Amino acid sequence: MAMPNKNIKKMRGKVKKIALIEPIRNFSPNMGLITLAAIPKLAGKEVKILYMFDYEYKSGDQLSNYSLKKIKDFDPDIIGVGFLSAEWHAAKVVIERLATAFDKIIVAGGRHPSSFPKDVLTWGADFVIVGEGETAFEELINCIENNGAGLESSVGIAFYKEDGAFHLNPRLKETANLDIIPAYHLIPYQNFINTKLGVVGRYLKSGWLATSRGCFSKCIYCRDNNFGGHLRFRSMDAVFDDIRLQLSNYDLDCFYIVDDMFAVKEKRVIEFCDRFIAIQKEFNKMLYFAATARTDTLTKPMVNAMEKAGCTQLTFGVESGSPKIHDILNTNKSCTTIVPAFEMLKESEIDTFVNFIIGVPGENEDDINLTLKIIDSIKPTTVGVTFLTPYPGTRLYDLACNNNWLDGDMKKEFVYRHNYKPQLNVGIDPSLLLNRAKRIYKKTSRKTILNVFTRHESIELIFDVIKMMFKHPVKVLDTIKSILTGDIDKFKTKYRHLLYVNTGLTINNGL
Ligand code: B12
Ligand code: SF4
Repeated sequence: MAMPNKNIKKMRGKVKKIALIEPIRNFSPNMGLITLAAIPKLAGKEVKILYMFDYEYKSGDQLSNYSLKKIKDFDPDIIGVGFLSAEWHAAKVVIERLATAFDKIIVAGGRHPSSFPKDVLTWGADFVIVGEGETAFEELINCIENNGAGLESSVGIAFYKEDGAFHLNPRLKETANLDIIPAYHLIPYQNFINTKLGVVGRYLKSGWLATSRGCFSKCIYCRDNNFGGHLRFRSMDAVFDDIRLQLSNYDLDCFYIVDDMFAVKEKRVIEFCDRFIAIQKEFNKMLYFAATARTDTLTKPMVNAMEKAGCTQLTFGVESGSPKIHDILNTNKSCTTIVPAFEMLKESEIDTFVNFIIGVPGENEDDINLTLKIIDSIKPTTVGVTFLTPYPGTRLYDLACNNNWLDGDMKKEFVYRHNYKPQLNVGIDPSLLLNRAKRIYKKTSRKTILNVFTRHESIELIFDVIKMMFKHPVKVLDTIKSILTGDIDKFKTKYRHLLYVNTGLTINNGL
């Protein structure tokens, strides 16, 4: 017999309405919330998704009050909030406000709550879902509808019991049904597509698509213990039902595949490509896609099939040119695979977006020089440089806490800092790291920018910039100025914000 829980007392009768909240609306859709909104348990219930702060956050207070009023009018039985670590500062404010304003059941989930369930409960959430949400959220609603029965034995649901004891049975394996098609209609999905920000470094009307979840590798900065993480595939039929639904309802010409790792199994990649060609014929439309790849799993038949099917960009985490750094990061990758993989791509039309990490414990100038050297030999189309950041849930986070690699107060602050400055005190001079990051961008940014103007979408970009000159002259000039000064971070922020504002995402059209 389940112990009565004070949170359950808030529940009166069956769950009919659910409001799902994004603390900050970004320039890309919140795949977690639209996936959760589509689980079978929510069929027949009224579900709304809205957000409390927009991309700029600082200007969001008015919006937050507006959203609170919208929630009040909607009068949901449950309010769900989902967020990443980079968003926790806003999420805390949001949960505190929701808990003060409403006597409703508040459920939090996503990457950050999964790592710090106790913190999030003290902000005012009644329950935290740890790990993937599909099964646990369904179970929680069942418990709520049964006046708390089953809560004590629940798995993946964290809460404080009436006697103050903390309850959480960790979920030992993932149980999510990956074939669920996200509820795109609950968000202004077309506006997100219209930002043309889906594929980094390109200007394509791109939608978002998942074909798998997890990854077989265990890189210390990425593999999240709360999410198990092993690679699981969505059925190809569900993938193409999803594509078909998006093409039928939205104006898009590209898919950004959000998988942790797409180009892994040759047979599956080729099957995807064959069906992608078939769907172009079905819709009589030229379509593109962009996806993730690893240098050690890429094969020539994969490259050929992807190029033929319209793959426009592959994203790689090459991370470093130094084998020592790969060992420290546990990437399970051999540096000897890097150059051959890029040789395979050289003759193809596929762009490459390549990520590098610097600021790794144990890294020295020689290691960074090896990274600079590898960039020279593989000549990526676009480059991203990140200072190693210890996100909660990862092995790196534990190492950083145990070894005092974070400044005392930064332990929880760092997670929302933009990681364009060194994050860890690991004995490398931060100014050297900043200097090397700038050097990498300097080496590559001119090519990136020039490339944008040599693509099939260039004419559209030029037309759009001219149109935006009339609508947002100051923002366009600011963006151009940041290109001319070579400040790549500033440019990225200004450019994203310009497109975000231009597509009307600042207007609260979530409800
Ligand atoms: C695609 C992607 C992006 C894209 C688009 C993101 C998007 N909105 O789709 C872009 C490029 C914009 C991006 C940006 C960033 N990303 Co990113 N991204 C991803 C990636 C690869 C896929 C996201 C996805 O679609 N997941 C699928 C959905 C279904 O999963 P989910 O969101 O986790 O939701 C499930 C559960 O969390 C839970 N859940 C979620 N919300 C809620 C709410 C409730 C109420 C409940 C009950 C449950 C619940 O249920 C869902 C279904 O199971 C993930 C890795 C991954 N596999 O998730 C990284 C990941 C989310 N990103 C990460 C990071 C670090 C970032 C950046 C900070 C990078 C940077 N330095 O700029 C930014 C932050 C942007 C921001 N929002 O502030 C980290 C987050 C780590 C953390 N602890 O927060 C991840 C996990 C990668 C990693 N392993 O390091 N990202
Ligand atoms: S960084 Fe890439 S390869 Fe490593 S675990 Fe994450 S998704 Fe897999």
